[in-house]
Amino acid sequence: MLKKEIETQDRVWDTASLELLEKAKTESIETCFTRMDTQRNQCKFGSGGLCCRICHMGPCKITSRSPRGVCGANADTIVARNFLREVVGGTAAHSDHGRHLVLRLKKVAEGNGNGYKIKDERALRYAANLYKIEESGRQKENVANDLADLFLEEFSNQEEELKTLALAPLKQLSIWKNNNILPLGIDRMVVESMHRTTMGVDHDYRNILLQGFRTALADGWGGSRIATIVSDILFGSPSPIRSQSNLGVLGEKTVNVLVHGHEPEVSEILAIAVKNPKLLDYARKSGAEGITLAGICCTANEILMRHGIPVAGSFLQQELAIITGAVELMIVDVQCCMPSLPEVASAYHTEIISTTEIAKTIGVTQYSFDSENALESAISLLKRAIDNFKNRDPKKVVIPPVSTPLIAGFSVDAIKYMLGGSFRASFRPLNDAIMQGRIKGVVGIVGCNNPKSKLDDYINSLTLKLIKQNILVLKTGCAAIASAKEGMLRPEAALEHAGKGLREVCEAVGIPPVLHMGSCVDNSRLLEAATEIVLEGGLGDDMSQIPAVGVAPEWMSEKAIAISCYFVASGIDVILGHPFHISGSEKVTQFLNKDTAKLFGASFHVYEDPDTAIVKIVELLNKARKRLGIDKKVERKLFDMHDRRELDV
Ligand code: XCC
Ligand code: SF4
Repeated sequence: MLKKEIETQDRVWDTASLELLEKAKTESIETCFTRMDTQRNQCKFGSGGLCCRICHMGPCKITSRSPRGVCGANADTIVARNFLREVVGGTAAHSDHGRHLVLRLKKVAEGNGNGYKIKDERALRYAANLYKIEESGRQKENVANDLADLFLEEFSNQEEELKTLALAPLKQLSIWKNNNILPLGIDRMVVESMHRTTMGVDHDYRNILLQGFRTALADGWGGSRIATIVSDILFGSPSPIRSQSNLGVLGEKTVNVLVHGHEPEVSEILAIAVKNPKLLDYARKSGAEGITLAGICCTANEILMRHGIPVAGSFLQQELAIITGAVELMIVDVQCCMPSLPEVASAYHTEIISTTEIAKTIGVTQYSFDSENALESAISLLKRAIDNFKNRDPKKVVIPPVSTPLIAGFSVDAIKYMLGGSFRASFRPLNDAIMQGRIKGVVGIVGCNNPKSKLDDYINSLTLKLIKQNILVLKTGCAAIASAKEGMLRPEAALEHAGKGLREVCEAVGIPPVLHMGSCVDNSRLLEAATEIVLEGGLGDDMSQIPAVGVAPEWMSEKAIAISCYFVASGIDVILGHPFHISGSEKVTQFLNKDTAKLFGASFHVYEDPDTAIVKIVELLNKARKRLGIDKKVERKLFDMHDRRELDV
C-alpha cells in the first residue's frame, strides 16, 4: 500500500531547508527525505530487535510460531544482544575519535606537533591536576606527555578501572560499583561486549544490558570525556562567541568550503589557513570575493565553539547544502557523512574530499592530509576549492537568504566564569537559582535529526516549552544547531520566550536560555556540568538527585544510544522521541524503561511528541525538587500557574 506523499513542508521546519527541498524536487535530486519514502514499511523484525544474524545457523527471526532461534536464543537474549552491539558502535565511534586526539597530543608533547600545538596550557594543567599528574614547575610538553600516556592507558587498561571515572561525584562511583558496571579499559569494554554478544556466550538479557551501561560509561566518562579534554588542550577551551547559522551563511560571491563530520583536527587548521592573505589574494584573482568556511554536523560545532566559524546546517541538511549549487568543496571526515554525497554532488560542480583513511566512499576524492605539514595541506585544499570556483554554474545556484545569529562556546569553564565572575568562578549562582525556584531544573537536549519526523520540529517545540517553564536548556550536536537556526541561542531569546525566573537569571548573567555546549563527544560537558552542580552542594550528592533530565528527540545514531545509556547510568532520566529497537522483548523494555530506576535512579521514557514530553519532564523535575525539599509553597504556586498555563494549550 502506498502512503500518500508527504508534503515538503511536513518534512522540514526551517524555510531554507524547505526552499532547497523544493529545488531538489524540480531538479530530480534524490535526498534522504525521498529515500525515506522508498524505504517505507521498514522491517518489523529489525525495529523490534528480533532479527539475529550473529551466526550462520541463522539469520533467525523470532515470531509467535518460532519463539527461539536455531541455537535456542529467545527474544530477550536476541533483543538485548542487538542493543548491546548498538551501544558498542556508538562507544567505539566516540572513543576512536578520542584516541586520535590523544595520539596527536602525544606527538605534540614529543615535539612533533608540526601545525599543532598546546593552545590552552591552563586546560592542560587543570587536567593534569585532575589526574594527579605533577605539573607545577614542569614544562608543558612534559606534562602533556604524561597526560597523553595516562590517556592511552585508559584505552588499553586490561584490569584497572578507568581513571577518568574519578571525575564523577563519589556517590556516583559507588552506585556503579554496587551494580558491577565500573568499566575497565575502553578498548577492552568494546571487545568484551563484542565477545559477549557472539554466538553462545552471554544469554541473560539483564547481564547483557548491564554490560551495555558499563560500555556506555566507558564512552561518556572515558572516550568522550578524554576527547573533550584533549580538544580543549590542543585547540583551546571554548568561551562565548558570536556567529551565524543556516544555509544562508554560504556566500553568493565567495568560494564556499564546507567541513563535515566530527574530528576537529583538519578543520582547526582550515580555520587558520582560511585567513591566509595570499590565499585570499588568490581567491580574488580567481574572480571570487573571498572564501567562506562553514560547517555541517559536529565538525561545525567544534569550529563554531572555538573560532566562531558559521554553521551551514545539521545532519539532514548535508545534501541540501550541496543542492544550493554554491559549494566548491565539501571536506568530510568521520561519522554522519552520508554515502549519497557524491551522487548529489555529481549534479553540480561540488567536489567532495575525504581526509581520513578510515572513511572512503566511491566518488569521493581521497586526500591524504599531511599532518606533518598541516598548514600547507590545508592551504592546498583551499586552493583546490578556489580553482573549482570557475566551474560554478550560476543558473543552478540558490542560496536561501536565511542566516540566524547565535552565541555558542559554553564550556563548563565558560559557564562557571559567566555565573561567578572572574574572581570566584563557580556554579553557586546556578544552584541557588535552582534552589530558589527561579530555575526549575536543567534539561540537556542532545542528538540528531531523523527523516522519520519533521526536521527540528520536536527539538524546537520542546525547547520553547522548556524555557517558558523556567527550565535552563543545555545543548549539543544537531539539537544545538536546530536551536541556533531558530534564534534560541541569542541572549534576546530569554526576553522573548523564557519564563520570568529563567529570564531574570539569563539577563543578570548575560547568557541565552539555551546554551550550546558543543559536539556529540562534548556530551561529556553535560556530565561535567551535572557534576559541578552536585559538587557545588545543596542539590544532592549524586547526579540522580539533581533536577536534570536528558532528551534525545530526533535521534538516529548508535552514538545517541551510547550517550543516553551513560546519561541513565549516571542518574539522569532520558526522554526518547522514538523508541530503541527493543519492542520485541517486554523484559528488555521493562528493564530499560523501569528497572534501571532502581539501579541508577533514572530510566528511559519514550514520548513521541513534545506535548506529552514536556508534561513528563516537568513531573520528573518537580519530583526531584520535592525529594530535595526545595519545592517551597510560594514557589510552587507560581510554578503551578506557569505549568497550567503551558499545559492547557
Ligand atoms: Fe551526527 Fe554529531 Fe547525531 Fe548530528 S547529533 S547526526 S550523531 S552530527 Ni550528535
Ligand atoms: Fe540464530 Fe542463534 Fe545464530 Fe542468532 S545465534 S543467528 S538466534 S542460531
